[in-house]
Parts: sequence; structure tokens; C-alpha cells
Amino acid sequence: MSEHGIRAAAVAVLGKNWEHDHTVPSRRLYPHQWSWDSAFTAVGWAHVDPERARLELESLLGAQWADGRVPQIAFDPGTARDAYAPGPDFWRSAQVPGAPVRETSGIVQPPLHAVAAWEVFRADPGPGRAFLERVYSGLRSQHEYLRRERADGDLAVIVHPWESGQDNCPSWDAELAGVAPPADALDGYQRRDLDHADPADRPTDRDYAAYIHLAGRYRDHGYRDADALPDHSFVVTDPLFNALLGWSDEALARIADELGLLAQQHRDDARRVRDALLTELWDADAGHFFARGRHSGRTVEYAVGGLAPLVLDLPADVVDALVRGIRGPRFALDDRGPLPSYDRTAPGFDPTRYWRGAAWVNTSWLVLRGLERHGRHDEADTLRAALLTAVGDGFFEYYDPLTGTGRGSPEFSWSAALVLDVLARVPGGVAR
Ligand code: 2M8
Repeated sequence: MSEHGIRAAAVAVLGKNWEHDHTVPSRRLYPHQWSWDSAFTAVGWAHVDPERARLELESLLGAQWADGRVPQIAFDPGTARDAYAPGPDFWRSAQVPGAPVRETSGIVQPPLHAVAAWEVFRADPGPGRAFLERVYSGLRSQHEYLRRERADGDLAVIVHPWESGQDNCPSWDAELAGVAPPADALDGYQRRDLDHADPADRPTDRDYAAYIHLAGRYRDHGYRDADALPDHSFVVTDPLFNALLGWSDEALARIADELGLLAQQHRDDARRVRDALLTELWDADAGHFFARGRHSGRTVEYAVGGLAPLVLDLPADVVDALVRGIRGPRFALDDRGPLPSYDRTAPGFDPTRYWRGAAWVNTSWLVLRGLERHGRHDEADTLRAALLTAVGDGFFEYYDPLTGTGRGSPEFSWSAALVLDVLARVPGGVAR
């Protein structure tokens, strides 16, 4: 398909998934508003309809909690309560002091939102400045929440695999091994995802039992981190989550500069996250960033999230090692499709199962941005071509990295949105 055709098809997908003030990730599988999906989607909308991009981020921030957390899911009151599980009746946010009027889940997702807000501003600076004024304090308190309640030194922890965005990534297996859901954890629970997706692609029932158990325990502590975390069995420091925190700190600094506010704190935060990623999660021998569990220690799993720190200002030797990994057999960069979510050479690599090998547009887009930042134009051009090849047959939720076949939801929002961004940038990283 021509670039013109891809662009038109991507705009059509976003239009179909638009729901009054936000974009659903997919009409059937994910019929509400998801946190980091909205950030990715806003980046795409910025190129074709900046007003929708602004609405996307502002509607999500409208569901922010008083403590600053931006919820993983903001439920659409117009959608059936049981259309997605676990739904609002499981999370019960309405019973929590400080939760917003709109019902939400109680966990978070990777904090890409300040980056998205900055890109939305740049696409349309006229009305964009007032938009920045409206969103800045919410974005700042999103970061303050993570640093106050989720601190692991200068990094932030996640307390549920869903908070990573990479739900069933093998990097969580060791920490999840210590989670002991009761045998009846899924009794009375209907996995609505299996109504719409191939069970062979989705997380297993065993993983789901742990997810529901962990979320229920966190909920039963009133989502108060100080109460919940001391004996919480899943507490992980994830390189992707923290890379996006640091990247968003940089964006907050630019936003503060634009608004004539003090930006130094945000620059210091960004530098501290970068430094802590290098001292805490970087493995120089392996040439990769690894997640660390509070109970299980460092995991030696080569997940695509371990490449995400490329979006930050890194030393040249670290960039060189990561690029070697991208080109090597584990990620096998070529122009046929996005990078696999997990090491192709690992025994547990599964090319179609969700975050255990399947290839996603969003993580490849993050790596692409990182490669551009570090002037690695050959690899960036290859990845750009790979993304455009993949979506030629449709904007799927994910792709089989071995065959290029699209899988999961067929009209998936972030796949369309991020390709709009790819098309708007010429090779070499300069905006068109
Ligand atoms: C997937 O996660 C949800 C739970 O949040 C699910 O599996 O039901 C992940 O791919 C996540 O990264 C994404 O935000 C969400 C919606 O697209 O789907």
C-alpha cells in the first residue's frame, strides 16, 4: 500500500474508534479508555486533528485521582458494565475517597503522557499553549505520585503486571512465582477477553488468576500504597516504565519552560532516573536493561522493554550495546515487521502469545524514537520500513514476528496512531 493509502486507512481506524472525547483501543476487546493507549493515540491524532488529541489527554486527566495517579482504565459510563473484565464493579473506585466521579481502575500504566502533551502542543501551538496550561499541574502530580508512593530510590515500582503495559511478559514470571492466588481466584469471573481473542494468544488462566488476586488485594487495601506495598507480593522496577518516566520528565521541563515556570526540578528528575536506570537495571555484560523484582531480584529476560531506555540521553557505549542487541539474533531487526516483544532465541519465546514474543507497534515506535535520538539512522530507517510493511495488511494489535501476520484486534488504535507519527517524520527524525 502507498504511504498515502496507509495514512488514509490509519485516520479511518482512529475515526471509527473515537468515542465522544477519547479513543477506545479497540471497539470489542477494549471498549473503554486506557491510559498509555491514550498517550500513544494523542500522538497520532496530533497529526490529523489536534483538537481530538487535546480532548484525548484532557479526558484521561479528568479521571485522575486526588493523589495524582492516572488510572490504567477510565470506564466509559455509556458502555455496558460487563463489557470488559475486570470492570467497574470489580475495581469499585466509587468507594475510594479521592477517586474521580468517572469510574476507573485503581492501578496505573507507563507515564508517557507528558511526552504526548508536548507533541500535541508542538503540532498546534496556537491553542496548544492554553492546553499546556490546563494539563501541566495534572501531569506534574502524576509524576509526584509515582515518586512519593512508588519510590525505589530514584526509580518507581509497579505493583501489577498490567501496570507495565506488557502484561504477561516473561520478565514478571519470577516475581509472579511468589504470588499464590487461591484455587478459586477465577470462580465467578468471566474472562471477556476470550470472547474476542484467540486463547492461544492471550495470557493463561494461571496468569489471570494471579492478576485478579493481586488487583483484589491492592483494592482491599483501599489502593493506599503505604498500606498495600509492605506485604505486596508483586513489586517490580521495570526499565520501560522508568524510561517513559524520565522521558516525560524531560517533556515536563519543556512544558514548564514554555509556560515560563521553573523547569530545573524536572531536568534533575530526568537525570536522576537516567542515572538510576544505568546503575540499577543496566547489565553491561548482557548489553540490556533488566527488570528487578523486590522479592525475586534481577531477571535475566531480554524483553523489548529493556530497549526502551534508548529514548533517554545515554552514554555512547550503552547505545552501541543496545543497537547490537537489536540487530542480533534476539530481536533480529529487519524491514519486515516490528521487533518481537521477547527474545527470539529464548526457550519461552512464543511468536503469537501477547507479550511473550508477539511484535507490537508501540514498543517498536519507542525504540524508533530512541534510535533517532541517538542518530542511528540506518536502524531507524529499517524499523520505520518494518512498521509500514506490517500495517500494509491492517492495523493489528500485534504481529507474529516470524510470519508478519497480524493478530489480535484488527483495527487497533495505537497501531494506527503511531504509524501516522512515523509517516509524519522523514528518515533522520525531522518532522515533515
Ligand atoms: C492490554 O492490557 C489489558 C489490561 O490493561 C488486557 O490485556 O486486558 C495490554 O496490551 C496493555 O498494554 C494495553 O494498554 C491494553 C489496551 O490496549 O491491553
